[in-house]
Amino acid sequence: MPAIDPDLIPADLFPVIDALCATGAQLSAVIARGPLGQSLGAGVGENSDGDQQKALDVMADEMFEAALKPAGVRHYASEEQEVVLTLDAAGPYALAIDPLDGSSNIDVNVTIGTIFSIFDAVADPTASFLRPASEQIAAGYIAYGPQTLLAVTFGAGTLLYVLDPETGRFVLASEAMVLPVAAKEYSINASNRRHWTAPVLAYVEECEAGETGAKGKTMNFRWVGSLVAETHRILTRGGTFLYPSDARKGYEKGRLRMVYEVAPMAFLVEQAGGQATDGKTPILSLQAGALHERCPLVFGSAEEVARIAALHG
Ligand code: FBP
Repeated sequence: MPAIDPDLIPADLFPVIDALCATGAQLSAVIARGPLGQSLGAGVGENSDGDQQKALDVMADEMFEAALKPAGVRHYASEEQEVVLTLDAAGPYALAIDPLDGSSNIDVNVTIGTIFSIFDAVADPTASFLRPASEQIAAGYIAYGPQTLLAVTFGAGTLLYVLDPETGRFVLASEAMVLPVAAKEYSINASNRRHWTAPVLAYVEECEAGETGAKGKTMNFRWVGSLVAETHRILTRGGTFLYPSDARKGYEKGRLRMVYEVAPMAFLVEQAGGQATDGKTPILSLQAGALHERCPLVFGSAEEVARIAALHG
């Protein structure tokens, strides 16, 4: 029995999506048990970027790697691993994954997720991923929250599936998610305010000014600290998300990785009618120069993203 409704999934990609969903359902059960199971948030080391790895980061990576091996994935690039792995030398796909996004929320029962991006594989493992984001053939996330759900695009709209806990299957909930053009909410880690660039500060000040400022309306503020949760909220009811470059050492290109986080979220959001930029250039026309390279990310409701781009000149 497949782990997802097959009807709207391209047949050749179905084994990959099915393997992602089957693993997502297993992970969802592990996460739901929280402290009743093993210590998911315990620190277990550092990945190649110097980020602290938690037990669930490593467990999720191992589970996805094992499940994707027989599913047609030739090249597997994980945020948790330094280099690209070859899973199936004859497989047609290159899959990049952030197995567990939002690790700081593992221990506090707040939504976390898995993000993935799929390209057609080329011979060179790393070159398979260092391509314009517009060349992705599929991208999506699984959110582990009050509901476990999958948002996915194959380049013709953004689909939403919800895990039915009674059957363990992902069931179609929306054939076409629509990200509202206008926004009433914005998201940025405001504790970094003193490090922001002038355009980012100008945008936030416009939001804070509310009905007395240029926007003429109140903007609500939200920050979860899980990109997947933030993206799902914005896909559902509009808003903006910013993780810009700032003046901190190591944040010259923001925090998020182009291959594992920025490119897939940009593809999903644009397929739902939103926009994604690094401030000046649409993300979909950018490509990473290195596997773990970071990239500033601004995405969300089209009107707001256009305003942020205008402030960047
Ligand atoms: P991880 O992949 O290590 O979880 O980092 C990504 C992330 O948690 C995003 O989900 C989130 O948007 C961001 O980092 C939060 O960063 P900060 O702690 O600087 O606000």
